[in-house]
Amino acid sequence: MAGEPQADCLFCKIAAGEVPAEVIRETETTVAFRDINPQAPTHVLVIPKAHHPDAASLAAAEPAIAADVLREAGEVAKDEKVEGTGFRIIFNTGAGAGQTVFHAHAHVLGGRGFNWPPG
Ligand code: IU
Repeated sequence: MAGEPQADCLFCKIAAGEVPAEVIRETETTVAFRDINPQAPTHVLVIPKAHHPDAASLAAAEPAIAADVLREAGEVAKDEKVEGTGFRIIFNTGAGAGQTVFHAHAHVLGGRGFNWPPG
């Protein structure tokens, strides 16, 4: 059922505290933790605790929680002091776009310059 924990999902396990991660923020509906393979000085993932395979399906099923994820991404940027210099919030959606973990997550990237279009 949409939103229920999936036994084989790494980010469900991180959300449940069953797999360790460097958690920097937590709310009733979200967890933010440092990416294990950072692509910028700040690279934090914000996930909903509920399992949804990607950001679009999260937003369709639970728009309020999708908004929580976005708000928390902004709070991470403030905490990490990258708000003033600019930062990226990225939702890779689908394997063809580089998604490798199929539990919705926002990448919050900052602390360096960025190119456009993205690679
Ligand atoms: P993607 O958008 O699905 O490609 O992002 C998945 C991210 O999860 C990627 O940046 C990984 O480095 C990160 N990650 C992690 O932080 N901890 C893990 O144990 C695993 C992946 I597996």
